[in-house]
Amino acid sequence: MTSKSFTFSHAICRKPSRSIVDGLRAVDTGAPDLKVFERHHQDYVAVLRETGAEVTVLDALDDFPDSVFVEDAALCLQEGAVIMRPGAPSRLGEAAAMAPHLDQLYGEVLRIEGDGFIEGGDILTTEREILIGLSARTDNAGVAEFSRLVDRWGYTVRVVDTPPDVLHFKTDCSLLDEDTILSTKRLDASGCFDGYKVIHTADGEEACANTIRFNNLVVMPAGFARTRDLLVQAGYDVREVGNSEAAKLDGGMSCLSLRFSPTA
Ligand code: CIR
Repeated sequence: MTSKSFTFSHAICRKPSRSIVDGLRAVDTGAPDLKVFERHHQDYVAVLRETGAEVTVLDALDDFPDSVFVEDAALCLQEGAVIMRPGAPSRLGEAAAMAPHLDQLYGEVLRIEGDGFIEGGDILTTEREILIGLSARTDNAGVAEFSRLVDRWGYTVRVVDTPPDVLHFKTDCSLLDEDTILSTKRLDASGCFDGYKVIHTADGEEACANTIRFNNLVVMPAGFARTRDLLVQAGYDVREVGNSEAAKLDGGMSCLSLRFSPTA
């Protein structure tokens, strides 16, 4: 079994911009503090670098308040990258802004060009398939175009549902290794992870389901001790990163990077 779904030579992040205070949020719990966000972001980048990966940190984009959440603009696979078409109108331009950076690293960069919408936060790539959750940001047309594009690289796409009132599919789950998913109980109850091993977030700690497995590490938001202990007991090497400011904008660990190993 390979481990290409969590072994990465590269990552791309983008600094949070001053306009982050205008970022989208489902519930307004107050504006994020840019200074604190910057510190958390630096910690996050340092953890990715700790694994030996080459991490590019792009300049902030003031025109796009949510552009620190680079994951939604593209999906990176070993064979090539796909530029997304975000379903949030204020985020549409982020995809075009990311394209030139991926063009430099990949032989093949494809684009969602139809009328559909799809955001990277709804896509979970595992060792055996690509799971895509339909959501307020990702629709059937976007998924259909994405599926046609990645078919040439031999990927199987499975369409699943995102729980109601949850921003993205991966808000509620993460890949931990070849066979194992971290998931909230509410998402796992849908049966979408049948055939995988599943570790549930501790009750009341659903907000930490969005972690990342990045090389040897599991990177999770700080402040969720019971779930952290479950992951440590399961044998994972866990790093915690402050996420209080990103969380005000419904962001977690996966949103803050594109993770990839271009071979082309
Ligand atoms: C948004 O609503 O689009 C941003 N405030 C948060 C995006 C989080 N991205 C992600 O989960 N992949």
